[in-house]
Amino acid sequence: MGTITNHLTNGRRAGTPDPELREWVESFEALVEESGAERAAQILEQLRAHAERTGIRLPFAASTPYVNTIPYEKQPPFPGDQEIERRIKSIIRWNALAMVVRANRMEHNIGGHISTYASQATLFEVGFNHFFRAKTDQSEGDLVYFQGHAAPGIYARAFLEGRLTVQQMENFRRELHEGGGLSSYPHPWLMPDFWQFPTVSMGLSPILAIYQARFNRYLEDRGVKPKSDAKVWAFLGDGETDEPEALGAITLASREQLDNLIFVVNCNLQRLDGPVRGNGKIIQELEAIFRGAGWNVIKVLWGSDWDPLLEHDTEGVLVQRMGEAVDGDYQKYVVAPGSYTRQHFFGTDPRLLKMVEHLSDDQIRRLRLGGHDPRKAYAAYQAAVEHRGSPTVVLARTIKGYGLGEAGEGRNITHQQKKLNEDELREFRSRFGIPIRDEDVADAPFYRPPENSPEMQYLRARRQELGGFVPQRSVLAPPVKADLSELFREFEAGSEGREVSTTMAFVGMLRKLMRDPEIGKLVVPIVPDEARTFGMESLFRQVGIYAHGGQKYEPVDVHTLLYYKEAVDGQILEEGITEAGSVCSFTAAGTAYSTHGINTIPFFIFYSMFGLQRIGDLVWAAADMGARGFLLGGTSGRTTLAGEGLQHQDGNSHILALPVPNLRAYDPAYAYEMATILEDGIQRMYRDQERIFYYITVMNEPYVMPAMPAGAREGILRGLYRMYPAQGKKTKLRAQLLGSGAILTEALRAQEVLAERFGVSADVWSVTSYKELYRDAMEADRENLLHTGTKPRVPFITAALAGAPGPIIAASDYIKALPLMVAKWMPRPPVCLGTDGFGRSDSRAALRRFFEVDAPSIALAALVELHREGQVDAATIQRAIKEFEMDTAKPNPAIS
Ligand SMILES: Cc1ncc(C[n+]2csc(CCOP(=O)(O)OP(=O)(O)O)c2C)c(N)n1
Ligand SMILES: [Mg+2]
Repeated sequence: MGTITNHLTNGRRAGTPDPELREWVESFEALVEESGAERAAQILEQLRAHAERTGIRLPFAASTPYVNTIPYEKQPPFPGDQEIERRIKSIIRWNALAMVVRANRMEHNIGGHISTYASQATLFEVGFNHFFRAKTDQSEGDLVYFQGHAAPGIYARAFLEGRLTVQQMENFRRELHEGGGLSSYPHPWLMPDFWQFPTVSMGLSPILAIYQARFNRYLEDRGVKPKSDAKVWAFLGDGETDEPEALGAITLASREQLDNLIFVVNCNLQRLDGPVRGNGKIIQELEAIFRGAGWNVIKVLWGSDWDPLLEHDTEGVLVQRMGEAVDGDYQKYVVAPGSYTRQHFFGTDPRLLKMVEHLSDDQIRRLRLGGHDPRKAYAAYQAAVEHRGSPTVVLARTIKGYGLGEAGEGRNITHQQKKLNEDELREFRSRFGIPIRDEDVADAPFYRPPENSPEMQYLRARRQELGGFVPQRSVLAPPVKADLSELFREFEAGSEGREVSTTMAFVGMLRKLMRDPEIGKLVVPIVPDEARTFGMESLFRQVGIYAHGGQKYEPVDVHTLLYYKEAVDGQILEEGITEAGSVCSFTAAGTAYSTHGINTIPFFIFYSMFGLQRIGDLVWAAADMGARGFLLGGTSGRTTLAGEGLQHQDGNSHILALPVPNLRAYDPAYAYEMATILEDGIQRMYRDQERIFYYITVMNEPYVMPAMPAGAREGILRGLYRMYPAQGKKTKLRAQLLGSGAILTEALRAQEVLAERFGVSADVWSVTSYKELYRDAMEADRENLLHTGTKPRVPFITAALAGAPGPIIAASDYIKALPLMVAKWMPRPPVCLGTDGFGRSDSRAALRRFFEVDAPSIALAALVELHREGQVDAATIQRAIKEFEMDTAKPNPAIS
């Protein structure tokens, strides 16, 4: 059976000696000829079903024979000038190599990669010359995720295109050098006119690309952008596919029938340390996975040199041998002389040896692989762009370090190779025919052919034909005009005695925003199967859940008001249980201002513990891309999410938000704080077009929302304001209680206890953002350091707390390091209360007592500080401990 399939896959007549089989094959081929391939496939399928019914079990095969998916007969003619394209590619190869070699001469060990691009060059160049369309006034353009480590090749092409200067090329990986340099890898943050997608943290680019392709569809289905045939291309390494994110979302792509998505996996069979699957076959493994997931799989294994050999493989022995050899063998054949391959690969069968007897050892060694053959790559890409109904993956076999010869081609050390000696450079130059003289070659000079040379003219003409240069990043979205202050006004009034949570308040704001005539349609709510947790189910009915094919069933709850409504133009992205996928949607929506010129505003709401901690690297990538929007950490707080316990309760995320430079992080306690932050955030991101995004924690604890105190706005946004000053006549004993998020209510209770039972007048401050306070203070410190002699800038927190008397107690539902990081700029060292340690399942009250952040713990801390200052006697402390029922012998929650 395998042999038959092999023959058919290769599309040639079988000369099998088995007469019965031969008869079957011949009648099958007659069928193909008379009725066409589709009908023949149908009949085979029915035969298979018939066999199953009669109890004949056919072995399941998810992979096909180890040959090209597109047989020679089906290969379209190559539309380009292959010779000129080869010369252009050779020059780019040289410049890519030169930039790495030179960078490492100028700066020892600055790094860079030669061998990844060396294996990718043909796969990229066929794309550049024939497929990748740039964004123009008329067309949307393709989005290309370039394999990060191949960046030198992309720079080298841009240099030929006249988009990068020699100086920039010389400063590869020396971005801080005079005149600027080129970043090591694709980083939109650092090269905002050039790179669109950061791809270097392996595994992120495939999942980002999938959700990007789906988001493009979403915008079309909702009528936010016109339909287009633009593609999303993602170039990956074969080693990269071991990252769980890389393959984790591939079923989404097929389920959503994303035929606007093309993966190209550069299967050089090697990763950094050695072979990807030395004892197996990565391509077969990937084929099975993608086929199983419903993708269109195109294998590009063998170059044109192999076509005549396969043509003569009438008995299928070559195809069989191709299937037997493991990747470790294939890597060896790259490095070993042709005689070795003759002996070990072809030598297993006299018929194989005969097949190659007309070839010299050198010719055997040079039999080109599919991924290095433009005709094969073109055929695969053409089939991929024409394919309908599912995404396509091209699995292209290449050689890592192609062309490096002794310096690394196919060797295990090749990934790290960045220095070539003079002989190696000369050899590379000669192999690719670069017109650089012998006496110059040691300097590895960049080479650019004259403007009027056929190469340059061809290169320009091709890119012109395809709409311009790729990659290119631009910002086309006009700023939004909306004045949202009226829209949010109602939340400033408070809840008038009603108990609500900040999550409920947020959902109310979101609902209003979605009704706004200008902003409404731009809002993209994203939930990872958590809408009910956050009380957002009312939105299901209001705006619908996005479903490309619409709702094909009657939902069980159709008779209820808030039924589960799916619709083609649904606005909610209900992603299912995938925070990683959801943040990819967030990123696609948050960067649509650049990719599509549309200001979509994503609101991604998730369990805060499963946010930054779990998907931190994707958030980092979103930051690099300048993604805009709101990340909402729901059910946040270590003691506020009662009952859920250790894995769920979040006392960390505000610390994890700290290192992301353009992420603003807020922990609001009240609806008016939330409203102020949202309104300001939308204006800063979408009107002022700042490259920032937001992390806001929301809680599920209901309490009465007070009205916004006058003059609070600035403090809310900058991180702290006096929310509730000490009431009545001030006593001698004073204290300052800083509370944030849900713990603000505990601070307010502590204020009461202190006043009523201990005669202490305490002010309560709401800290909405320790990160903002920290950022501002650090900035002031830096300015003062660099500009001594001028009037020093006073940090906001210092100015705000100046003149606030008494000890400072700072309590939050996060670890103590959060307030501690701004301690230096407070008028006196604070006592920090927080929730270091593993969470527990219990009630809020029990948890707050356990973590020592409840009202009595705050009050006690204030009293102890006053005692230290000699203002309160020891007996009072003893009384407090007794009255508060403090267990002073209880274990430390931080480590228990
Ligand atoms: C998440 C992550 N882990 C590790 C690395 C380091 N790294 C860079 S390239 C590489 C090997 C790449 O192999 P492959 O994906 O096969 O690409 P190739 O260079 O062979 O085309 C590794 C481990 C990284 N960039 N990202
Ligand atoms: Mg690889």
